[in-house]
Amino acid sequence: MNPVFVESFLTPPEAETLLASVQGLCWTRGKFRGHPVPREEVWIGPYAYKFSGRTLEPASWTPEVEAIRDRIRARFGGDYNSVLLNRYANAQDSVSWHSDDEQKMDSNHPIASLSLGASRAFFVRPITKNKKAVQTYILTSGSLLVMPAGFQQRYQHCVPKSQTPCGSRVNLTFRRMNSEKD
Ligand SMILES: O=C(O)CCC(=O)C(=O)O
Repeated sequence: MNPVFVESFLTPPEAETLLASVQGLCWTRGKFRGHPVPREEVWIGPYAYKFSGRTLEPASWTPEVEAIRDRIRARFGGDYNSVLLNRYANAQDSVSWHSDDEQKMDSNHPIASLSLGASRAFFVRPITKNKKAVQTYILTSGSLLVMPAGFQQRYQHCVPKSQTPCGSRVNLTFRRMNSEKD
């Protein structure tokens, strides 16, 4: 089971335009166990997103983000109803090893991850056996990584701090959440 990686899902001008449009969203840097989280976030979805002891209230879809969701659907299928946006200000921002496997997330649905701005390494490793078998993807601006249904139950991923200085990067992770009552 491998992710599908498309390096030039968006052209450079398309990636730049989308990046400029999402900068105006209401970004927040949350706290985890009293410490600032090493990235900023925006959640667009049908209801509040509760994870890692935190709650992100939903923002509204923008026409630009909806258009990308529809392009992903047209090319790879899927019925995405939410997106978590992460903004990494510089090389020190990161996300540690985890799976996107919250109970409310539809595990029978893929997760599609679009990158904008600075290139960053994205590591993937199996959850159970041989955690040292790490695969690396370099997520360049305009690239799309689609993790298939069931992937989160078998693999973890992370974006480590970068060893070399880099500029800001934004990632949009499209998902499908179950109905709030499930
Ligand atoms: O920034 C990325 O590429 C990964 C984001 C991520 O791990 C997540 O949203 O769960």
